[in-house]
Amino acid sequence: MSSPTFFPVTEDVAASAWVDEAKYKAMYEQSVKDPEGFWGEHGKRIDWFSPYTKVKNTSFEGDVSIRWFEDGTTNVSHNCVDRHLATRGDQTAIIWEGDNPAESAHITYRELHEKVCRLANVLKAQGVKKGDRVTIYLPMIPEAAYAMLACARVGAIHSIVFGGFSPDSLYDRIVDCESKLVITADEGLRGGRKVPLKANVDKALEKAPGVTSVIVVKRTGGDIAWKEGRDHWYHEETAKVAADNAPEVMGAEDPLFILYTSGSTGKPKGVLHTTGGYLVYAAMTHQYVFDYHDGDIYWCTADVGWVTGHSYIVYGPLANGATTLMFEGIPNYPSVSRFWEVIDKHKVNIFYTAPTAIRALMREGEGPVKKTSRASLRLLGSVGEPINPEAWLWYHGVVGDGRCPIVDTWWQTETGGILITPLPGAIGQKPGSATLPFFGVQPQVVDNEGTILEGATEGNLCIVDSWPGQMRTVFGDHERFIQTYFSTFKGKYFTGDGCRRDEDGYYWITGRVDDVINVSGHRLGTAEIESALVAHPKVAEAAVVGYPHDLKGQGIYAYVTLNAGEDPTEELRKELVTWVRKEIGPIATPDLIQWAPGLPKTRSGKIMRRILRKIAANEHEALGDTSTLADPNVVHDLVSSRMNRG
Ligand code: 6R9
Repeated sequence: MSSPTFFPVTEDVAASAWVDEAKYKAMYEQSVKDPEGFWGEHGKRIDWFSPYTKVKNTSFEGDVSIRWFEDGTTNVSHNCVDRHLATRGDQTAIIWEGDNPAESAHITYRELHEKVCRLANVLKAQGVKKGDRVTIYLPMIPEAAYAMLACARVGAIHSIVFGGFSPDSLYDRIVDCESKLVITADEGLRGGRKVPLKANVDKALEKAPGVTSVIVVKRTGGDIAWKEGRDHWYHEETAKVAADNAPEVMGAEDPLFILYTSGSTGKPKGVLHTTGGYLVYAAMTHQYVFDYHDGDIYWCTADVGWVTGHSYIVYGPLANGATTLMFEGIPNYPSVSRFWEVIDKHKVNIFYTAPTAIRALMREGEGPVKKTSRASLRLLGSVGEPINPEAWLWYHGVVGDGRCPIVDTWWQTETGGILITPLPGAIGQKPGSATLPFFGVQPQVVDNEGTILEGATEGNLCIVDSWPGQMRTVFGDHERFIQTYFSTFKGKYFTGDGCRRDEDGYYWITGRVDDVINVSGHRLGTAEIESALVAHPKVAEAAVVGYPHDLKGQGIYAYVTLNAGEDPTEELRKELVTWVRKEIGPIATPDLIQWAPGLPKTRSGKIMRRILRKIAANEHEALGDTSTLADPNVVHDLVSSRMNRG
């Protein structure tokens, strides 16, 4: 029997959801025909200190300028915290679930207010002013949310660096945005293992004298080094200051945060998001996509080090006055039932995770899922990479007991919020398809020459007009912003993703068409990994590609050419793997390293990655046009050694 390929919206879901099919169609149509009117209305969902009179002022041409609600003033921390105090001060804002199942906490909106105000006052006491950058390098503890909101409160721009990044990666990100202050913890705790966060900060700061203060949260109480004058305990400093703080008045276009993300070339870029449009978009998508209603318990399993954690653990849910669950641990600790146990423990209604986690848990069979109830679940979400239909069907049938719609949400760090997704009450689902655009989003499929493709087709995914959550620039490098996103297809935002559109207008994201790879939902630039490899004294040249990987979606495949006279030993292979982990972080660990006496190049010296991708994927028969190769023997050698490895 073949698997079902269409899951229509059920009547009960449609009846209780914010929008049904007819309403989606009407709202979508208004949103693209009259963006001013549509967003002018929906912009009011947040509090403004002084209201905007201009709604949209955007251009994808020339210098590219994106401004939303530009003359309004507001503050994100006020919207996520203060404005809820009157109506829901005693409601839980954050449920924190520790790595250890015996540890959890409930933080009310009133408590959140005090925590955020105190930290805001500490930041001010340390000399942080509006527009200054603050780097946050924290584990998944409530202090991460306090830190984000405290920065927003005083008008500082936060830059969160994922705790899995190495001291070198942290250093690059601190220096690029010239942070003066870093907020970290003594150690993180994941799956029972300690992560030496403070030690990593110490190492990063050896070369970054611009950082004058480090605020340290005591998480494990482990031994750490201390630099008098620079390092301060979070608990001591927050106890010294007042429990109240007036939020800074921010322009809608004042920056809120920088988040570094990998692209196809060069070092990671600082994606810059601003205040008003970002918050309106994060909050609105959170409400409609997850069909969030007052009282729901909502859980997104991402880390705040990624954009999903920014928009859908902290900003979107808190702007909506939701109860958001923050999980410190990992899916398989202490057992592979952990996710489902947490769902039962906290009666989670809405659950949002990544395909890589679903695939890993699927491998463990139904048993660990079925021994839990999950009766509280109403809706499931997926993000980070294409979800294969097999994993979708398992998520739907086993985790959701066939009851819960799945929202497969396609978006990017750059987009600030979800762009293509089902709305649970309006759009029937096809496993593997992100389905249709959210309000205000106009996707377009073009071929490599930029010709617009209509109807059922396949090509490069572009977005033709702005939406409020869109990034505004690359921090410190507007030219790179224009080059990266608006020059491939003039006048359009190019996503870097390929897609197929079917006869029903549904979008199926097929993955990156550039040199970005997606490993377990984490974005990595092949160029970054290559430059880490060639930094090793024995390596002459390296080319990195993604290849299909059962659990991770894509694995990292590195072709390495050694310097003359170096022996390609098993020991050196291991050394290179460790080297890359140290240079970038464990998420960039190469899965396979193949010794390559030569790399396939064009006569002008360009590495032909297309061929390397095929060899890595074991698709030796489909290498395509090899006529431009400078030396065809190179390919022959690589294929035979790949085949020998199986
Ligand atoms: C939110 C986030 C963005 C890239 C994006 C695409 C892939 C994300 C997806 C998806 C297919 C989905 N991606 N969600 N592909 N279906 N539902 O993940 O941001 O880390 O910047 O990655 O992830 O390739 O271009 P980010």
